Amino acid sequence: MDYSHVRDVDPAVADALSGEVRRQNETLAMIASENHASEAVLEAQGSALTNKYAEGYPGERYYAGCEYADEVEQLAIDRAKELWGAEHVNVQPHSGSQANMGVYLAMLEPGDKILSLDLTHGGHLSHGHPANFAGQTYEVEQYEVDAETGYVDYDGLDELAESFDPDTIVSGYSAYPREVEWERIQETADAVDAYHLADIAHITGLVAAGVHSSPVGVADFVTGSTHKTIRAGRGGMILCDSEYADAIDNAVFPGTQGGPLMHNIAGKAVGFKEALSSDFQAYAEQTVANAKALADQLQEHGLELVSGGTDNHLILADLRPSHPETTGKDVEAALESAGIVMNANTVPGETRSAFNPSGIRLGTPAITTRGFDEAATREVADLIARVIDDYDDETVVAEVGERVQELCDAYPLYE
Ligand code: DSN
Repeated sequence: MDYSHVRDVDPAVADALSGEVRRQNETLAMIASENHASEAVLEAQGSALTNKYAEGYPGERYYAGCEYADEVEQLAIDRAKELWGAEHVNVQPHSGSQANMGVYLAMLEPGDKILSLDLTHGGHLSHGHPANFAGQTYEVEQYEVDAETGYVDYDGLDELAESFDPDTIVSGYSAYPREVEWERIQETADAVDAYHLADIAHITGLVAAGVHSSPVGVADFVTGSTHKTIRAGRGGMILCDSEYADAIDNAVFPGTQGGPLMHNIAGKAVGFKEALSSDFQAYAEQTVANAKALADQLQEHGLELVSGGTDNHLILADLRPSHPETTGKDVEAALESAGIVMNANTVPGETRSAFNPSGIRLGTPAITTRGFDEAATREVADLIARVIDDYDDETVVAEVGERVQELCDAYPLYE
């Protein structure tokens, strides 16, 4: 990746692009929603398809010259159907949020009711936060995780569903470390005659590989992003039964988007092909095994994890019991200095602010792509715990940073 053409035109941007490759090579990405796409996916995303307008769908475009756009989009659709077993797939949403917007537009009227998990309990902005279009367009009530167990409070959800009478219940989360009981939530939705939207943005890859149960065939709509655990081109997708195909396609285009980002759809197609391999199955299993190793080892160091562990690719640690004076941002900054990039996160029962919350969220998708196994992940947990204990000690941070560099060199990423 020398970016020689960019460098000829724009050395400043070329320097930044090279800097980003170096940054990814020389740090451990542990933001749970991030991953490292293959060079094949990056090449597809950087292709000449970025130039093409292709409003419409394969075989039914508004502009001429779409033969290759059609081929690429159909490949992405067919592979997605195979990966997730859906009757209908729309691969055009520009992001996971756009995918959710498409479902809302297809099924709801402004003012209709959404019941979703609170953001500080692991939900997502696009599930109805007041700062987001969803919160401003629809009436929103939110369920929570159980304060004691950290698991979704399914009984509380039932009660809220009965009193609030939602039009849609949203499941699937951004900072929830446990397996989601799709059938349980579907029963709740059925009981109040609501749609069920399962947002698997974080766990698309785990669901495709069968290491997390699938909501496809259970929920009415499944949305996801395509660049997190599934490691394909950047963007979103919607999966649904054939009966909703036209409504969903019309809601995405022309409902909420214009021309699809065909270069990203090419990246989705290539990443989906990679995900159909047995290598990907092993990758998804290792991602979860690494998350469990990370959870165990952090607990050995006295960290308290929301729900007491993990079933998926991420952990959420509440710093308050073990380090009451230390905030998530303190840890985030110190770990970044040591070369471990993760994010401060709100935790259930948050007592600080969203800008400086009491928790940290860590994920294993990206380090697993680099080749980390459980032993290497346990060592990373040791390093993280050392920084949390002494986040303001520059010597400790520097020593951890040196070991992180050795690990990055031992598990190389991009050339
Ligand atoms: N920003 C993503 C995450 O980190 O979970 C969700 O959109």
